[in-house]
Amino acid sequence: ASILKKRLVELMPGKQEALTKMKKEHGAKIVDKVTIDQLIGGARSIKSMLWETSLLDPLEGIRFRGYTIPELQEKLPGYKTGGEPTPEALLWLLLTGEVPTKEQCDALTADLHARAKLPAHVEPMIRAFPKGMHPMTQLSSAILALQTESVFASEYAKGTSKKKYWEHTYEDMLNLIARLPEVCAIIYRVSYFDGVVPKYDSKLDYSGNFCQMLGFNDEAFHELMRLYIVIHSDHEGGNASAHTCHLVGSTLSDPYLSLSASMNALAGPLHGLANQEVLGWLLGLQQTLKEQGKEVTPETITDFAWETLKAGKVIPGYGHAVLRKTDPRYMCQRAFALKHLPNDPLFKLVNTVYEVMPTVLTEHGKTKNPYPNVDSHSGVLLKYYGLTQYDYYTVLFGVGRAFGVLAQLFWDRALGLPLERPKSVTSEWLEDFIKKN
Ligand code: FCX
Repeated sequence: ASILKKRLVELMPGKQEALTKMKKEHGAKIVDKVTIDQLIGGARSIKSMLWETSLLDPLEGIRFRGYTIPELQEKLPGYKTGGEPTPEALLWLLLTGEVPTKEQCDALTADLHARAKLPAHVEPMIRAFPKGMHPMTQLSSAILALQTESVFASEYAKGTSKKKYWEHTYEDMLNLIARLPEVCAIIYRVSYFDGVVPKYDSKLDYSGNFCQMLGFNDEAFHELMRLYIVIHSDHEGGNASAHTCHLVGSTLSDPYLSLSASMNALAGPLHGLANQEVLGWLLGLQQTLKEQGKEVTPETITDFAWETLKAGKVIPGYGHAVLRKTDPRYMCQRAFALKHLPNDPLFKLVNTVYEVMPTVLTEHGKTKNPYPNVDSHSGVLLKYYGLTQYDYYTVLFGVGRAFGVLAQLFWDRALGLPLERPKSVTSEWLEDFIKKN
């Protein structure tokens, strides 16, 4: 078995026992209450699920197994010494809670490369998709098509024991993560180019190979992709893509079915699709002002933002269901831009938008959080390195998100978490409840 799997086998009994003990000794303790507002309003901030890999604080933002993003950048091994953390290192951390050594990361890279081969039917299927099919629809469908290889599904059909669910999930998780780069590269090269995909290169790390298969050989872009995948991986359990994976997986649908469902949630404009919407909004702003013969200034940006709001639309990339300050995932992309592309005009535009938008949204008076989220910055970085096809951006978010939700799915099965099934009520039930209370 791989060294990662061995470590997980060592860690699992302790975690399983601790959870059983907690349930037995403290199972009746009350952690939260639910108001009618929350019941109608999308269950916002009700503490009602277990999610081990990350935790979100409204003001500080995300911590992955206790580490902030700057701490990950400092502690996790990079591809090169001092470089951005690699997704392999992050996966190790998410799964074990421990910071891996460079050797452990290299072993995981090799393991992923060894699992990367696609089953024969997937590539022809992607190539046969109609032109113009959204890349997220292609990704979700391709993940479903990969499901023919699910170890979990085939072992379950053979009658495997509950005690082995974690092991089948582990295999599916690594196989699926390993196969995403080629799937996503085919989608990219077929959707926007001549369909020729550069050959898989197992001499590179996970992100480096992914980038070169997309057609990008600039080492700075590879560094961006490492950071990009890491920061997009996990955002605790209640966000729509994470929650979907957890919910679907709780029925013992295998990791392929669960991740495909998760990607469909990510494809919504209020969630992952916002990154494509942001770039569209910025370019629309530039274009409109150019047509009107106006300069891009804080004043003209403010006017354009008000037009968006008055048209009954949201400002993409701003606001958040949980965060109440600027997203640290935004700040770390901003730091990357300041280091690598300080003079890029679009980066300057994003900065000016950042200067005015919180004031506009505060004056608008609706959103609980007038600050930018992760999606506000990613498009500018990708575009700078030549990845200009913005309806592809959410696919990259999806690759990142797979690392987080699948790592948690592993623990869902290792901890034997049950079918998820919250209680719903009708509005008549609520009216009756109000009368009595
Ligand atoms: N522009 C305009 N109005 C906004 C807004 C924005 N950026 N953000 C929130 N609002 C509005 C809401 O639409 C809502 O209006 P309503 O009362 O008419 O329905 C009101 O403010 C209160 O919403 P709020 O409680 O602050 O936010 P929610 O938790 O309901 O929704 C999202 C959070 C993220 C969906 C919301 O802020 C939004 O639509 N933002 C723009 C889209 C976006 O950037 N999504 C990406 C989020 C994230 F980072 C990710 O998942 O990738």
